[in-house]
Amino acid sequence: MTIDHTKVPSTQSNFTVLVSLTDPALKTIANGGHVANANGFDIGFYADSGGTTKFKWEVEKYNGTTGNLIAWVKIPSVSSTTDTLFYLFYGDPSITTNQSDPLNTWDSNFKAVYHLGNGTTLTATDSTGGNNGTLFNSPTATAGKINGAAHFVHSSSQAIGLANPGDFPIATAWTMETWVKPSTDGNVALLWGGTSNNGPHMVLPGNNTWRVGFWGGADVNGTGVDTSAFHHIAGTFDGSSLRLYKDGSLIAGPVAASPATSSNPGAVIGSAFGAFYFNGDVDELRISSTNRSTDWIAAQYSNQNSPGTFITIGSESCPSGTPTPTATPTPTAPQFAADNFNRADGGLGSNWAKPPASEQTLVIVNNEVTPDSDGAHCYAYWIGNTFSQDQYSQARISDVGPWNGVITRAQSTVDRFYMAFVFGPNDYRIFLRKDGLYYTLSLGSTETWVAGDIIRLEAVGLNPVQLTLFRNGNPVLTYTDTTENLVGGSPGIGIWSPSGENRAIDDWEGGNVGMQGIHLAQTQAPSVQGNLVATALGVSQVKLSWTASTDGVGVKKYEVQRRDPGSPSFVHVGTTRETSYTDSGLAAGGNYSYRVLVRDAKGRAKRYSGVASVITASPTIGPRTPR
Ligand SMILES: [Ca+2]
Ligand SMILES: [Ca+2]
Repeated sequence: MTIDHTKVPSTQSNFTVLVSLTDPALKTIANGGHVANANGFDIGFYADSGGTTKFKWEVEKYNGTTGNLIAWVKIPSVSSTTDTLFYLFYGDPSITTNQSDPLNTWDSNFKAVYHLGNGTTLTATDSTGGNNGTLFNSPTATAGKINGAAHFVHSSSQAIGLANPGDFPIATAWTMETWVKPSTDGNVALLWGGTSNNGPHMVLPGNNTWRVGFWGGADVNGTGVDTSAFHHIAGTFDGSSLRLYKDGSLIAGPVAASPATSSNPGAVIGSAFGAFYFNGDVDELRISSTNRSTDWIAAQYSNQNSPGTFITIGSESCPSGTPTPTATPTPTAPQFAADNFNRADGGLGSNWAKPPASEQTLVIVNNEVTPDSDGAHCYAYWIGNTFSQDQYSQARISDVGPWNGVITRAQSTVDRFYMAFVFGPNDYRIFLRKDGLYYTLSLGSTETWVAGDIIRLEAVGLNPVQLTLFRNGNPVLTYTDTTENLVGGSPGIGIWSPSGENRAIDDWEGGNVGMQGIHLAQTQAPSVQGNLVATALGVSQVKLSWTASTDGVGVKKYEVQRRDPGSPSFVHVGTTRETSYTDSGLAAGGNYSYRVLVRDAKGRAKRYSGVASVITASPTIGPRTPR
């Protein structure tokens, strides 16, 4: 992200900027973007492209459906001579807690910062803590200059009282600033310190004038009241003189002032303690215990008035997210690693690491591996050796039920791997984990698994990747991955245990395929029926592709039909002349079947394809995924 130095009149330190943007990449992965956490917790601001030095920030709004982000970020130094660069990070699925620090986003001179809600609900929370406001007579939420604002109706005596304002200065330096759109030219926008002893205030005295000053004392006045649009109004007192700013420019002052020194612990937005109730909208109101400079106010105004020109966003780069495919290495001497976990209870040790998808930790208990907490997706992969990507992973399942098994091609920085698990005596599955979602690749039901059986997953080749699940050395389920083609990585293990069941595995082994002389299964694609292939694209879409019909001549069209989960019949969903079709609006984790009706150039039905079934992706693997 780049701050335009031409909008900064002089270099500012510890300057809090507004970042406000809507970007497709800031949608969550489930919505087609690149943000991993549903709350946007993986969105962060850093000084360097390596993400080493973290800034302080406050997120005012994040919407993972639209990719809309409104955040305030404290920048240590914003230069007036060269553009200031900083970095927006997102997409790390290992970040699942809030990384922001709202209180320290604002320098210590800020005594109150009010964003005033989201336009639907009015809140008067002080982002610096301590001076939260109370709504009197129900002022309402309205659209503001930045996100939401407060709307006051004079005749309803609406105001916001500010508690505990003992730290709002009176006779020493201060700054008051806010975006204001009055409905009528009159009344009080802000007052603290009381009407009896020179309380600082911002008022519209009623003659096309903005006034900032001391109640009963000196004031500074400038013209130009607009009842149709928000304007930025700021007043400062430096200990001896008052100044008035509108839209980032000094419009009046300095005017000498000598206020009384006593203070009255009262403050209110939109009234003068029961009189002169405001009429109109107030947004982003702040009070500081210093006289902000002309340049500071000008830069704040430029930023808040047009955040998209003050800060521009560059292109997305992905330093470690997308590995470059490499040719399958020439097989070297076969090698493998093994672990029987016969050692003290506790962690798996230094040969094992957790991939990003692991929600909890696999541990050793009684010389076996089990999750340290039930009801969580738990994984570990072997880092004690490096293997070919033509690799296998196998383990003994200590008990049968949802679920225990093995993974292959798992990596430290990429949330993707292949999985094979036993879910029940007659239920075993090949899955794909990808970027926060689980994809069912293949299901098996003919084998009967018992405790002590060995489950093994082999991943061989690239484009396609041939996946084979073995039970006790015999291939029993396969899948041909022509879409995802996960590259490299390491073999490992995985368990999701229902509460209290302590699912476990033992006697793991993994390494290069060929080590034990097990024959590869014949290439076979369970989801391919006839010439129709169905592939899940995320939680709500399925891509279908088929080979062109060769019977007859002339232009053909293809009618795509779908059978919904639980439905006995196919319904028409679309027509195309292409040999592919993407069906949208599907439910996560749903089992859908498709067929394609081929018509000739005259529209006569020629034949149906076979039926291909596919299960859309899901954020979790439940023990009872729809079949
Ligand atoms: Ca606001
Ligand atoms: Ca053991």
